[in-house]
Amino acid sequence: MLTVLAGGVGAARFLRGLLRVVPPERVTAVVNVGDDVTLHGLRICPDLDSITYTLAGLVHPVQQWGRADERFTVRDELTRLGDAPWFTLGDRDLALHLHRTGRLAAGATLSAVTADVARAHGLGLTLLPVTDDPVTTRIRTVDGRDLHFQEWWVRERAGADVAAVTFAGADAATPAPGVVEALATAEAVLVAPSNPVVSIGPVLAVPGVTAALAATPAPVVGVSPVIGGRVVRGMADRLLPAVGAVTSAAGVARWYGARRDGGLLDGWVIDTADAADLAELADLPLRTAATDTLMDDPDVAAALARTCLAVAGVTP
Ligand code: FO1
Repeated sequence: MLTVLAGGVGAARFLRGLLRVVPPERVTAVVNVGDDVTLHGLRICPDLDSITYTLAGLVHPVQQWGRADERFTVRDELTRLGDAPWFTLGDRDLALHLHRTGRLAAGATLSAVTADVARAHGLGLTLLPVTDDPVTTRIRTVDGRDLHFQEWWVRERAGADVAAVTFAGADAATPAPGVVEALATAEAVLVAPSNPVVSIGPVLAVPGVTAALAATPAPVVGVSPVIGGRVVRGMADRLLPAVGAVTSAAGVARWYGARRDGGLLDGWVIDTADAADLAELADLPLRTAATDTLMDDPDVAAALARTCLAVAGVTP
């Protein structure tokens, strides 16, 4: 089993590449739920949905979230009702949120619903939320406000600088069924090039996950989300300083830490643009590689996956 710690867009592209290299039955994605939000009474799971839509070939090709070929008749009627959404939900996307919300209200767990939705989209990999419990990424802004991640990122367009990031509910959460096993029995654990703070951070914050990562015999190999000293998309550069990390390929590796020093990583794959960072990491007990990590092209994503497996010492 190849177990991937995953956020949204970057992880979806990485998984698409990995699934060109190994069969889907050999892949489990453990996915962030900290972005999840309830709006209009509906439960929305952006990272699970970005991965599902991307791997099903349905994701909006530019946004990499939400659906391609989308209409917004519901949004327009909500606006007429004075309930104009700040979080854009297309008609097709709403069907998923209606389905999930109904199933959850009837007592189903998020992991059960997620498995059914993945199957309905013909996905062969195992898609697991890191927990079935509510864990919410909260942003405390430098001007003292406490915002849901989506309020900060989407409603306020990340206007305010970030003082702190917390994961409400994490302490009381338990790993979803299959998560600890997927880590314990993995041939390798891959950390996708997702936002370290608000995508991988909430996954690691669920009690039991870091213990399982420390205990697994599998090598843990991560991919830098920073290319040429910059984040490819999203807002990691706005959040890494808030957690004391440097926004560089080396800085993120140091923030994750080397496993032999009590951190997360055995291996770290960076972009060739950051090859100079390898010298900076020479003191860390890490296996490293530099390759093309900009996954605009699925062939690049597949080659990146191969590099990760090579660093992990796993044959595809
Ligand atoms: N991001 C935006 O910038 N604006 C939106 O209106 C928006 C709506 C949205 C709806 C469903 C969904 O799954 C994702 C959506 N996102 C939107 C992206 C979302 O904020 C991000 O995917 C993650 O939460 C951060 O990576």
